[in-house]
Amino acid sequence: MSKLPEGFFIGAATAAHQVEGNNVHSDYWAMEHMEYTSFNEPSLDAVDHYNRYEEDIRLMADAGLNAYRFSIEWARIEPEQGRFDEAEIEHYRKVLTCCRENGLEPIVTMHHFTSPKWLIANGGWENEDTIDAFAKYCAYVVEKLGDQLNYVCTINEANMRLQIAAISKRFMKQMQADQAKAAAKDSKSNVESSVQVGINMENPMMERMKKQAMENMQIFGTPQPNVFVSMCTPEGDIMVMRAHQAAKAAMKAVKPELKIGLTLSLHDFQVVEGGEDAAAKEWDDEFLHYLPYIQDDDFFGLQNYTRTLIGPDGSLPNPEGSEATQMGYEFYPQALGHVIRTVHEKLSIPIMVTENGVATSDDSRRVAFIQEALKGVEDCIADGIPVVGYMYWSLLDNFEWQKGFSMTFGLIAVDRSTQTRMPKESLKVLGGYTKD
Ligand code: GCO
Repeated sequence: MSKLPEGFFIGAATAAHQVEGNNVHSDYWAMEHMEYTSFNEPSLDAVDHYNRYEEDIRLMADAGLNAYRFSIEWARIEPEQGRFDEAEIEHYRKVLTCCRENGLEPIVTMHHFTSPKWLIANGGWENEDTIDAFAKYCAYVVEKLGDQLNYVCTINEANMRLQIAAISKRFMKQMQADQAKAAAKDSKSNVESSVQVGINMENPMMERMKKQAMENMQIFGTPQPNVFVSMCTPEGDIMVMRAHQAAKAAMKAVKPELKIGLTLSLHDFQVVEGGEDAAAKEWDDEFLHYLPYIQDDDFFGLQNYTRTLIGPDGSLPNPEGSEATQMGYEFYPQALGHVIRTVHEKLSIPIMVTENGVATSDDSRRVAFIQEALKGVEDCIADGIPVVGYMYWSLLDNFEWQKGFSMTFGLIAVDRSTQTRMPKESLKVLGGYTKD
């Protein structure tokens, strides 16, 4: 018997680029088609959600879901700067109408990692002009579709840029250490002169990065395009928050009653002996330093997938023998309840779980994950924490960015050769929470 309150949103989440297909005016589409791409494969038709959204929405409604989180694609709405495509507005109006006709509350994300290519060519997420461009796009959408909208997430995982910067720093440090070690070793054996021919033992990865930079120059006019999911400067990190605030103000000016928030990717940091300071630093970077920009929002979009053990030198590997997901995370659905509680210590506004899920080929593990995660949500609500919804990531097995279609998060499998949908038991289980 579900202990979730009346009116609690039980839904699934997607992102335009990951499910719709043929997002041809976006930065990601360009990057996927580079000769020296970092993507395992291009998104192409994805899972054709652009044309099959009615079927997908009906599958959610039939299972009992009462909400659907999806993103409106800026690169479709404004394919060139200042040119807004009314036909694409009409497409998303049909999606919104279909949600309502099927009893699903649309939870709309205005930016989910992908940007129009022109924005990145103009300096992207390190150029102050992006703040105004994003606010204008959001205001335009609400002017046209506001009558269908109640909940809007401005930016998905607005803290991802800082997380990428931290990972990139760690990676470069590791690569330099490895190179120093290799150079030291080579200086003894001196590989390059151990054969009677001029050979160049270049570091293949560095070679590839050089070629990628040259391609970026051709495509974006810069060797290092400031796409959203890339390392940021401290100013760029806060610029995303300012873009959120500008977009919120612009949308409220059109529809004051709109409920607006943003989403953050949060980890359940668990301290191992001596990791207290490292965990405090990670939590400040990931969440606390954004509080001034979000504490007056209408809700907070919380996204969590696992826990992270933190020792004195930062994150630690998954515990020995623990179950791992396809993404390499520890299978740990209890993290969600922990993170909700930690967030609520500092943020009193309503919390919507806008992403929580598991990449696995064994749907019985997805069922167990959902049940454990939602038990944590029920316990938080029982303790008076205002959680208003749970959006499982993801509705469909889809394009997991640079990993391509290899990760299966979905409540619905898709045979991409025919785009046939195959609902899994987990979809029924999730829908059951609105029926109990
Ligand atoms: C993210 C994005 C989603 C991912 C999902 C699984 O959080 O990275 O919002 O687009 O696909 O989280 O990794």
